[in-house]
Amino acid sequence: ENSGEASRPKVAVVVFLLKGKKVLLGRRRSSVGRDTYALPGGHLEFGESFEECATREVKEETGLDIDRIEFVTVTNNVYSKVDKPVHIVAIFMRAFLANPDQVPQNPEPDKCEGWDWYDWNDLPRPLFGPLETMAQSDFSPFPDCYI
Ligand code: 8DG
Ligand code: MG
Ligand code: MG
Repeated sequence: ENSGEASRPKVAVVVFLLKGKKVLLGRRRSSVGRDTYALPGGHLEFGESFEECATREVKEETGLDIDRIEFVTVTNNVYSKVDKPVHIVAIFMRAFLANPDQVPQNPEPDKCEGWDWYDWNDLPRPLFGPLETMAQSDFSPFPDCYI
């Protein structure tokens, strides 16, 4: 990566995978947000829709198949306290399991300690920064008609 490329913002797609009152979280092993609980997600690839990126990243990171994918919100974050500062525009989607019996796997153990379902009203800590900000507001990832 040359410095010109590295200095530009990147787009990420992040997924609230919903199951009852729970969301899927995994503890990160990547440098940005290390040891914090975060949603599955990753960088948008050239030509992808947000839905395609959400489907691909969730599959790569958890082995799960999702459907009913919808846009929820967007955040704009600069992470300056790491070796290489990054600026990320994160597109937050929500989705549901295509097959409710499917169980999360951990195919990228170098990036994540493993995945589990957590009640939105009883989240594990520490949460990844942008997620902590959302959790402290009255934001909810669930559809309005949901509970
Ligand atoms: P890739 O190489 O698979 O494309 O990317 P990745 O390694 O899976 O990227 P990532 O760091 O998991 O996600 C990209 C960025 O998305 C991350 O650096 C910061 C931003 N992001 C948030 N909130 C969350 C979150 O809750 N989970 C994840 N995974 N990323 C998040 O702002
Ligand atoms: Mg990721
Ligand atoms: Mg990824």
